[in-house]
Amino acid sequence: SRSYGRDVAIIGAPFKKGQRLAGVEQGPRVMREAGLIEKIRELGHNVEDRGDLNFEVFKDDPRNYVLNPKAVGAATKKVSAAVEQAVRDNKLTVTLGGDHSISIGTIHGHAQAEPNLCLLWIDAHADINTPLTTPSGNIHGTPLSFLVNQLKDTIPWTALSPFDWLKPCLNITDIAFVGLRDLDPGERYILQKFNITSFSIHEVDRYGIHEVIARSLDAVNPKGDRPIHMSFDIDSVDPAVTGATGTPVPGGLTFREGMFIAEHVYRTGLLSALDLVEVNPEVGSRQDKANTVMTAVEVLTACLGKKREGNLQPGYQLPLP
Ligand code: 4U7
Ligand code: MN
Ligand code: MN
Ligand code: MN
Repeated sequence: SRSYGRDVAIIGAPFKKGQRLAGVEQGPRVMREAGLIEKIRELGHNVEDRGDLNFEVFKDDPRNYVLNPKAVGAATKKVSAAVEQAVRDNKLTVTLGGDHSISIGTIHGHAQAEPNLCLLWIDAHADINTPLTTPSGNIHGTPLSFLVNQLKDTIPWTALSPFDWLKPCLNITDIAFVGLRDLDPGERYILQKFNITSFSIHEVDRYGIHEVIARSLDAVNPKGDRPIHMSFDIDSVDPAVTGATGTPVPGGLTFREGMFIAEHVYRTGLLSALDLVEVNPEVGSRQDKANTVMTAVEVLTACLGKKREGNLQPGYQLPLP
């Protein structure tokens, strides 16, 4: 069992240039302010908060297929190095976003240390647009296309020199998607063409969340011998619960389904790295913000062993009168 009792490293990635809205860079702060680190410590983990990464600002960063290529290329390079180091230090590595472009870095870095990893992508979106299929130009809708071996010839690498450092490191068949409900034409085509494991909200309704997560893991990790990377976009959950996010899509996972995924993945003992992204406290009402941050913290702690049925405290003794 890899994650049980394993030390945890927290990396803040307060980055927003993978999309257009201000506020998502405050994700790490609002999750820490909600007591995230203490709550993970209470589970009995040794937690090392490695603080926030600093990202270079580029005055001149013109669109080239995608928006802010220099900023995102430099930021994800830093994220990759930080995650690679933490995994090499044998930490279960938690990266707090920031927008989902940071997962170019988290997965790349994780894969340098653990080349055999598999990926659970929990999201309303598939985030596998290529720079030529993206309707928005926002890199947070494209991170997987940069990482996947099978798509490397679809990326205009020469135009995207800020990503020169990156080597595709993931087979497309090593990804399972859960929660999808908003795909663009290029993404729909890619999922179909490569026969990718994907459970949209339709399949969640049809089979139930336990069946969906069990089948997802069985598809990408049939022998249970691969380290798991889970990238959890808070917009996978229904915006009635997690409205403080930049690209909300109606009809998402319930709070309970999100929690079930987290608890189930913890129980594999194979979780090696985790991203929690797209919390934007500047979107929506105060109540949206509070609910979104609470959900993010509950999902993260459940991934690290918090149980809704309660955790038995080691050495607990009933008080006697
Ligand atoms: B997120 C979108 F067009 N597909 O590419 C795009 F609908 O990280 C949305 O999942 C991407 O929040 C959403 O811009 C990225 C759009
Ligand atoms: Mn999303
Ligand atoms: Mn996403
Ligand atoms: Mn989003």
